[in-house]
Amino acid sequence: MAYRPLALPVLFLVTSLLGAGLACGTKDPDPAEVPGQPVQPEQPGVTADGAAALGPSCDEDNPIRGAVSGTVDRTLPEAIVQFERQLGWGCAHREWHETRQWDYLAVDPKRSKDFAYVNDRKWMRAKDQEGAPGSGLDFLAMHRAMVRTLRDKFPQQADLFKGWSAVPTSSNESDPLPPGADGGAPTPFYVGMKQAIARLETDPMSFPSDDELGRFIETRHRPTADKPFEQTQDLTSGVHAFIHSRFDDVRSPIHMELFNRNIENETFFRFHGWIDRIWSQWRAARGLDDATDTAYTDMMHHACMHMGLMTWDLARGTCTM
Ligand SMILES: [Cu+2]
Repeated sequence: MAYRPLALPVLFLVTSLLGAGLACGTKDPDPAEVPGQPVQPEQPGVTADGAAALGPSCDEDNPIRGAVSGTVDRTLPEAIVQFERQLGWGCAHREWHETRQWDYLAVDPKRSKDFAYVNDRKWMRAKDQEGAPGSGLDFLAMHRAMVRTLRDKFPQQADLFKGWSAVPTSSNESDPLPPGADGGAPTPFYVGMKQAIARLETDPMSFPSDDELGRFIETRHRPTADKPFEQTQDLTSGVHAFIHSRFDDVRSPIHMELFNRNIENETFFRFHGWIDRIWSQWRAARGLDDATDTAYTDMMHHACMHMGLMTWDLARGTCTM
């Protein structure tokens, strides 16, 4: 997709309307269309302690096989990838998002394979679809469960999970962008998203609740019972979907829009670590006490459970194993 600065808001709207394509995991590129990409199954290996290495889950329909070489993506250290796979995070993350994008999957021909997949897995449509009231807190909590658990479990690699100090708006050595769809330079950073980031960093009090904050960050979808495909006209909403799309390198097996594998991608956690800090700043600005906020602790408990963990440890701020 070759987007130009003036066309950006329109393009952003159109792509959003086409389904949840921008929302962190939807593309199924045909490997034949990805020059130079090796197409071969991942070879089963062994871990450092000699155990058989686990393969990814819910990845059967990933058309890109093999390594990330030749792409901008960087894989998390193998011990961390194996930890995620032991907990089945590939399926859990994919199920979480796709059951909340159910209504889009059901009608968008480009998502028909994903819709067949969720039905094959016998996953159920989530009551609160992406962008509906309640989904924002849910979104923040589920990603916090992953970020905090990895930060706690792998303290020597905490830098991988602390998140960006500032969202990179241009390609650079630490955060390279993939080429544009036409093979040329990446497109400029959308001005509405710069406004969103400035608001999130400097004006937390403008968001009245965790849920409003989470919905503003995650998506432009605002479904209602009567209008399941309603979108907000606020062009600064959805920085999460925008960043996932911007860093998406379709030549990679762990590309940023692939729910079951993007959790193995360093950029995913640099970005979600940043979102997690924004949420912490918002809660601090509001003077909220985690210990007495039962909506918060309930949501964190459910998020930990969904990711194969036990419950939320309030004192340590992490899921327990
Ligand atoms: Cu996600």
